[in-house]
Amino acid sequence: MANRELSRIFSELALYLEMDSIPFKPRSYEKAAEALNVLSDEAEEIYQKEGPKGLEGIPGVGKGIAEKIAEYLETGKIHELEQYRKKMPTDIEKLTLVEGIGPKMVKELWGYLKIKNLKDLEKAARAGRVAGIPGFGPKKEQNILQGIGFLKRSEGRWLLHEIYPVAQRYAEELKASGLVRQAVPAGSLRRMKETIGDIDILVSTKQPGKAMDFFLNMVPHEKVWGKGRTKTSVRSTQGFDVDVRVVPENVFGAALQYFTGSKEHNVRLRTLAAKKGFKLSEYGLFSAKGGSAVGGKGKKLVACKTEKSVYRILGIQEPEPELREDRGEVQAALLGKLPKLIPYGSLKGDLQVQTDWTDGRHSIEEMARESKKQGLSYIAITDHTRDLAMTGGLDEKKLRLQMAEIDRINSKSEFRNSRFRVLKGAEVNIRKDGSLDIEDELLAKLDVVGASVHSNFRMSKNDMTKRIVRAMKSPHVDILFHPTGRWLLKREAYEADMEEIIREAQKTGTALEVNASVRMDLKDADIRKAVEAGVKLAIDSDAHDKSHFRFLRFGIAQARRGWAKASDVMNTRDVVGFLGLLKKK
Ligand code: DGT
Ligand code: CA
Ligand code: CA
Ligand code: ZN
Repeated sequence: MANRELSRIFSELALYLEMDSIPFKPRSYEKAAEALNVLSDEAEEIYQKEGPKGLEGIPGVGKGIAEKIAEYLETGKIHELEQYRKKMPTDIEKLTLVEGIGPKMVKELWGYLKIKNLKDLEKAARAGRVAGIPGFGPKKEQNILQGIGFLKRSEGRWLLHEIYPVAQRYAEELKASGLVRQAVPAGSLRRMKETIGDIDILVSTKQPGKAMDFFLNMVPHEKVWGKGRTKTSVRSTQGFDVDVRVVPENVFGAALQYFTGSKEHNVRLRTLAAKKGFKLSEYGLFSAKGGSAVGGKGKKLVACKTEKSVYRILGIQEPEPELREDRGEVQAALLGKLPKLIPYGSLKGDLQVQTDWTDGRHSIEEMARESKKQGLSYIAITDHTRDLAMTGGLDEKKLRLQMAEIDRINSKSEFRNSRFRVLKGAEVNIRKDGSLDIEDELLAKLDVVGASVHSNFRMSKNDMTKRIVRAMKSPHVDILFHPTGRWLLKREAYEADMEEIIREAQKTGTALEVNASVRMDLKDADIRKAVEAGVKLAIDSDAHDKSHFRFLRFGIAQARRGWAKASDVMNTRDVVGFLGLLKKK
């Protein structure tokens, strides 16, 4: 029994309990589900060795949950969950993925219309039957249809955050096997796209048969789509596909160029090649002018070993993989005008960090210590404020206490001696009318203030834009946090006029956030617009846990995809330089 399966079971049970308004338990089941999902030891092994008591050593697992895990491991079932499933055989997990649908609504949908799954729901909503349920109405029905559409569009895509480390590990293991000379993850992953359809790994090897066997052994999979000496493709047990292709060493560069994509970039490049008298394909760059017959029909193979040589012979700069989306990079490369992108690892500080003062998991000190270990020299503590009650948002009194605590931490020798600095900040809420939920007088005392929308997402575009613009006009708001409110694979952006927001950012000197967590907000295309307008960016991890600093890399990736240079990003500066860029209060 895999941990992932157990984790799923507890998430499902949590949803059913929430549906029945049972207090506390749903949250603790959810926490157990999260812990099981990231647990490195198998719960089943722990149980076999140490019994139910051993299970209680898992974070978030107490006596009650340990007994339930044991029940599942012994009988393959949890009685309580089976009863719920019998009483209400709905796909509650999928249904609650629809934005705006909670467990209680699933109960209503089942009670009134016997809706079991997404398909039933879509059908009923299209027929206008959902609007008829008391408390639903036509507007909610419309929102539900929108939510289903969004889910469908995200289907089969995975977060870069999750997939990237897996793909890197596979490439490393392949190389370590000694069976391959090169192993490089290509495709959207190499371009660092925010979501990934599948993993494409290119290898060069003299022993393709053995390398493919090794690959099949390495990737835990539930299905083999195809196995051959040049391509093998599987569906991993985690649900995504992994392809591996063997390409000859002497054309590795051409193949890497081709399989890195994007398709649109390739088409653009191939057209350019043709204009210059070449033929470009995954098998190499060929001169149309003849020569000895290698590969493509009487044409001469001219460049292929490295990707660099392909671009060089075409006479253009080599665009970094993040730029290869046919957004003008080939034209810029022709003119030698590609930007020098912000390098990975170049952030000196993190500008959005939550702690156990609100919904973060670790203390201010723990977050400071960890970020310092990871090479940062400052972080801004930006816990939520008053209006976000469910996170225990801080009011003025608690914020003042936190500021004193930060002074205490900064004065400790471990931080003072290395000039590490914890900045005082907050993530204040932008209310419906654009006002903020913390008094100006206190905001003026903070080092850095981020403001964001966390409620009333469904406003007209005009009203939402006005609301945000008003907040940006505050002399205290330094950064607009997650400007569009989207959530990858979960929630669409609210409606707001990005052009107007960028203009206002430029006018007021407000920075725009590049939130590197699952929000990825701003997205690459908007980052590009902000960069072009000369607006400052703030890349941050939105950490709620000390392991979250790893997200920063993916924020940098999106900034690179938005053509940002180091100078466009405030927190590539040291703390003094950074503070100097903020609004003068
Ligand atoms: P994904 O997996 O949906 O996130 O996106 P990609 O970009 O990884 O796409 P994928 O896995 O279908 O193919 C990998 C690369 O192979 C793609 O980026 C470019 C290249 N490629 C695939 N199909 C075509 C094609 O029809 N024409 C050209 N020129 N290139 C292609
Ligand atoms: Ca792919
Ligand atoms: Ca693929
Ligand atoms: Zn937020």
